[in-house]
Amino acid sequence: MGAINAVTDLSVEDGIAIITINNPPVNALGHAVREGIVQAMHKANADAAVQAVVLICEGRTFHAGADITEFGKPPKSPWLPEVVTEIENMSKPTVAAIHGTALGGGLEVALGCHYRVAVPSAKCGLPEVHLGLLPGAGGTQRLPRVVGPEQALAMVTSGAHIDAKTANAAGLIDEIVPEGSLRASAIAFAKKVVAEKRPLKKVRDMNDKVEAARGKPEIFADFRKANARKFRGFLAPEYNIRTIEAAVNLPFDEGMKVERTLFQELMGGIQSAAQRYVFFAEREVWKIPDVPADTPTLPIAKVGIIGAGTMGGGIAMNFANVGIPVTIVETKQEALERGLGVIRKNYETTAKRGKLKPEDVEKRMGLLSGTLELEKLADCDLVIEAVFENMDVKKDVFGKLDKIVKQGAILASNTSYLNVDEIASATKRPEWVIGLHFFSPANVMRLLEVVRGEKTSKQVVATAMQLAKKIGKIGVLVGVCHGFVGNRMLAARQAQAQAMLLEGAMPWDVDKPLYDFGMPMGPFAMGDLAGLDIGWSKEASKSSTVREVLCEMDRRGQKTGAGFYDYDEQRNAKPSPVTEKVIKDFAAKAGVTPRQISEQEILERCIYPMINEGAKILEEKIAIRPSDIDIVWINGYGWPVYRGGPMFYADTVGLANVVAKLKEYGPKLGADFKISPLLEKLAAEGKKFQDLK
Ligand code: 3H9
Repeated sequence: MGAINAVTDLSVEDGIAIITINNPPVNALGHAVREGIVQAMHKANADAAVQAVVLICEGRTFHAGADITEFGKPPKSPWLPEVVTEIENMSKPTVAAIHGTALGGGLEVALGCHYRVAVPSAKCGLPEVHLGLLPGAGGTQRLPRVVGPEQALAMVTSGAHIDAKTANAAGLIDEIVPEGSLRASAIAFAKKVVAEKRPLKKVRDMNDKVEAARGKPEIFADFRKANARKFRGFLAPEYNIRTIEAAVNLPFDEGMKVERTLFQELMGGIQSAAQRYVFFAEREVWKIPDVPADTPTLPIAKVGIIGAGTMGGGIAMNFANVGIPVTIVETKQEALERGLGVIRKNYETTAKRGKLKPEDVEKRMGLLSGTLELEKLADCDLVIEAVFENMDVKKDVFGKLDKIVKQGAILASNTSYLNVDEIASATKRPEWVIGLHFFSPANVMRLLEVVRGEKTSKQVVATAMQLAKKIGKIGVLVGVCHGFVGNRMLAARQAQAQAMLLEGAMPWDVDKPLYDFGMPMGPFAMGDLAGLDIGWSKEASKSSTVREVLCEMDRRGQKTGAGFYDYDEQRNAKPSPVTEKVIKDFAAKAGVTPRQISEQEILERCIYPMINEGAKILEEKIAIRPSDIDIVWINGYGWPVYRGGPMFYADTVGLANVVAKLKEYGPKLGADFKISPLLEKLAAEGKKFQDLK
């Protein structure tokens, strides 16, 4: 016995064979692991001294799934479904010993075993749906046989991990064993199975739960209906549902065929390619070439926030949620109380929905204190300014902070557009200044643009990125420019959306193709939601744009019941004849004859200039890599993950096609519009953004 191959070990103790896999970091089921398991199983089967087999993993986790890096390459035998079948067909009992996460192919391997034990901290799940896939090694046919079709449906379409206790209650885990003694407990369990002559429990033969659901198509119809909004645009959830239907309605082997066909279809499709790309992009984003992972970071034990408005309050919640005390500064007592009141209400709503324990509301509120004195921020490790978006105001605040806050603290601005270097110039310590651009609502949105100034120190960058992770955000490091990555590209889209209004399209005409593309809403619905009066003042309003005129009419968006759209009591939008007239008057004044603009033109004119702006952002090194831009758009603006972000999408369209279209639209894109040289170069060379590594 001993080493089977580089990642597999086989030993026998007291009649129990122990197959140990060691394939860091997550024991993914790559080719060597699959081969190792099969060989070790065969050996154990052939060894008369072996009475049962335990499959266990070294390191931080049980198998976290198939090896995603192998996807898209020619498959190498043994395939994972074969491995699972080999295990299930063993003539001796097999026990999966689970710690960490048994995910995807990992859980499928465990389902091939006759028994499963786990430590209390272990989690199980079939997260393939997040990769635009479905479990392709029998998971869709075996899981419903164990937990029932309803729970299986929820698990495969959400990809959620369930804890060991829930898994045990559902029959997925046979026994929970003490933390820290998994190996010994699994061996003891295997001995018990042998001693009690328990049967070889093959999941494929457990038909009770699936048969009970046979002839009840409403289970699936209701599930589809209840989740239609959540699944909009995605292929994988529907395909996952079909495989569970197959498990219910067909014999096991037939169900396996359905799984295989649908799995392969998804694997070959663009959505899964996009979602797999995003999986790696989300992990790549933390890697900063000149700030290595071992860069020292600063402890952040106390945070100060200036401004108790929507942004300041939302930002404060992020820190209270992870136990970091926050001092919030306002200029007026009333504003301070209002801000703290809104935070309390948010927490109470979450508690009412059962997502927060009532005692935690008080615990978190207890971490928040309010003050009218900036001086109270003196001992903070990090101060985030979230005041009015105006350079003079921000510089004034930073000048004061420089005098008040202790040396060695990070001074951050939540600006969404302004020049962080100029803000930093108001202090004598620009290396300690950084931008932390949270997205609204700041306690909900996952994106944090970390804006690195010209002089920001590496230690400050490393600390900000680490902090982003700690508060559950996805931090994307960006450079200084107007609007950084997200809002700069948004501006390119807005310019076209506005221009098309005057050419003859109505707001709802522009919004529709973008919604159909998969965005949560189009630019005008988004404007109405945010409020059309952001940055607008009655005194300065000159009726010079459609938006200004709408604000002058007190059509300031959803909150006033009207904006580009009219809204009913439930805030349902409908096209507005008032807006239509305002737009037509503008066009008439400009001497434009309105024309019908095709959905294709609308989509291309909204999206291709964004891609062009993204290319400029890369040229100027504002973003480190194209995939960082995609992460910004997916997490900050709801770009559909199944289209992989604007830069990935551009690659799928073909950069030459994007350039050709931008040239075709030419003058319509505005006098200042210029095609990015990088985009043109890549297009001419037949390359993709993804080649820029
Ligand atoms: C599947 O199983 C299909 C089958 O049904 C059918 C087949 C026929 N493969 O996330 P982390 C890497 S589909 C390759 O930062 P954490 C990851 O890229 C699979 N690599 O750690 C990273 O690399 P790097 C279904 C993988 O502790 C490193 O491991 N399974 C895989 O925050 C650490 O990852 C899934 O979808 C993989 N499967 O979280 C599970 N997984 O250091 C996907 C991870 O170079 N994985 N890596 O950046 C996860 O959800 C998390 O990684 C996990 C750990 C929760 C396990």
